[in-house]
Amino acid sequence: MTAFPEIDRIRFEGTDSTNPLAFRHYNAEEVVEGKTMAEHLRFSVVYWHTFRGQGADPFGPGTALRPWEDGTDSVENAQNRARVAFEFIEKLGAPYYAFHDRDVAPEGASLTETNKNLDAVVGVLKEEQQRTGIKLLWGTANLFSNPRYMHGAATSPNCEAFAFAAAQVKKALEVTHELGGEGYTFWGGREGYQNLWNTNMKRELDHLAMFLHMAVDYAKEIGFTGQFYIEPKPKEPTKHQYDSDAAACLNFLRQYDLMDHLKLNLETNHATLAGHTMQHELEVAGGAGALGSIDANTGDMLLGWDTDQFPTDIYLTTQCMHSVLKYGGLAPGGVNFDAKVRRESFEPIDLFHAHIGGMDAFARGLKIAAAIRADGRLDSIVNDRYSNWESELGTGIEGGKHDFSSLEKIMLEKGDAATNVSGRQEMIENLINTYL
Ligand code: XLS
Ligand code: NI
Ligand code: NI
Repeated sequence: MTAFPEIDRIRFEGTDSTNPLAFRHYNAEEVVEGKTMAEHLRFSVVYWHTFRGQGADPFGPGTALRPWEDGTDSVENAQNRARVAFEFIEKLGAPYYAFHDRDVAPEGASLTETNKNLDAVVGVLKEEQQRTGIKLLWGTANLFSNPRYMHGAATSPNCEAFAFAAAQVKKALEVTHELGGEGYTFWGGREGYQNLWNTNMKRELDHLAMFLHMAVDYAKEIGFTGQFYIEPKPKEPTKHQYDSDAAACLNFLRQYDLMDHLKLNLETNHATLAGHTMQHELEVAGGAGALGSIDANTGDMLLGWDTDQFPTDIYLTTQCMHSVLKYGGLAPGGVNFDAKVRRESFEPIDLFHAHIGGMDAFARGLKIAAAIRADGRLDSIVNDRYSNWESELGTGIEGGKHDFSSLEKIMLEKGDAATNVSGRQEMIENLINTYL
C-alpha cells in the first residue's frame, strides 16, 4: 500500500532544476561550517497539522483530501495513518517528526482506554521508526482540546483537571522515552486567562511551576534525558498566555528555579504575535543560553492570528540561521515545521510542495548566514561599533572597577563624553542584501 504512488523520494537537483518536486538548495550531505546541512537543520514534520489538519476554519469544515483516511476515529485508522505519515516523511527526507499524544491516537472513554489506544499506535510508530530511521524530535501532550481543560490544565481552578493533566503528561513522557524522543515540549495551551476579575494569577503560576517540576522529576525517575522545552506564545487560545514571549518565559523559569531544566522552543508566528521579530526572540533566548529549538513557520503581515504558514521568506530564514549559527546550533532541537497548508491547497501533493519550500528556504538561509559569517564584514562593523569599550575606561567598567563616583570624577574632568559614531544601519542593510 502506498499513499503517495506518484511521488518518488524528493532529491536535491540544484538551482538549475525546474522540477517543483525537487530541492534546489537543501542538499543533506553538503557541508557548511564543518557540519552537513542535515546536521545543522534537523528538519522535523509535525503530525498535528500535516496528518490531522483538515483545513477547517470558523466559516466552514475541512476541505483536505486524504484518501487514506477511512472517516472513523478508530485505532486501526490511526495506525494506518501512522504508516502513511512515515511514507511521507521518508519520501521527503526529513530526519525527524513531532507529535501530541492525541494527534496519534484517539481519546477513549476513560484514561485507561485512552492509554491503551495510545500504546497501540505507539507500537506502529516504533516499527516505522525502526524501518525508516526517522526519529522523534520531541513529544508533547494535548492539554487544551478536551473540554476538561477549558480553564487550563496546570493552571486550572479545578485541581482534578491538574491531576488529569499530570497523568496525561506522565504517559506522554513514557511514550516519548520509549520512542527515543530527543525532547519534550510544553506549549502553553490554555494556560493563561480570559479575564483577570476571575483569575488568581499568582496561584496559577505557582501551579504551573509545580507541574513542570513534577515533569522534570518524573523524567529523572524513568531515565528520560531528552531536552525539555517551553514554547512562548502571547495570545490564542487565551487572551493572555502566561508563556507570552521569550523574556517572560525566561523570567518564569528563573523565578521558579527551572532554568537548568528547560530551554525555549521558539515559533516565528508566535514571535510576531508578541510584537517581536523571530530574530529578537532567538537573540533573547541565545543570550540566556536557552536557545533550544525552532517551530518554523510564518504569519501573515496583514492578519493578526496564528496562520502557521510555511516559511518561504529568505530574509527571515537568513536571520534565523544567522542567530542559530551564532549560538552554536540547535541540536538536540531542530527546525520543526509547525505549519499548515492553506485550506485551498487540499491535495496530498500540496503537503510535499509546502515542506520542500520550507526546507529549501531554510537551507538557503543557512548558506547565506554562513556566507555572512565567513565574509566577516558584518562582524567587524558590529565589533567596531563597540570598539571604545576596549579603552581603559571601557575595560575598567566591564571589569567591575568603577562605581558612580569614579565615573563622575572622570566625566567632571573630561567635561563631556566622546562623540558618537554612526550606527550605519542603511549601509548594513545594503550589505546584507548583497548576500541574498
Ligand atoms: C500552537 C503551538 C503548538 C505547539 C505544540 O500554537 O504552536 O502547535 O507547537 O503544542
Ligand atoms: Ni508550535
Ligand atoms: Ni503556533
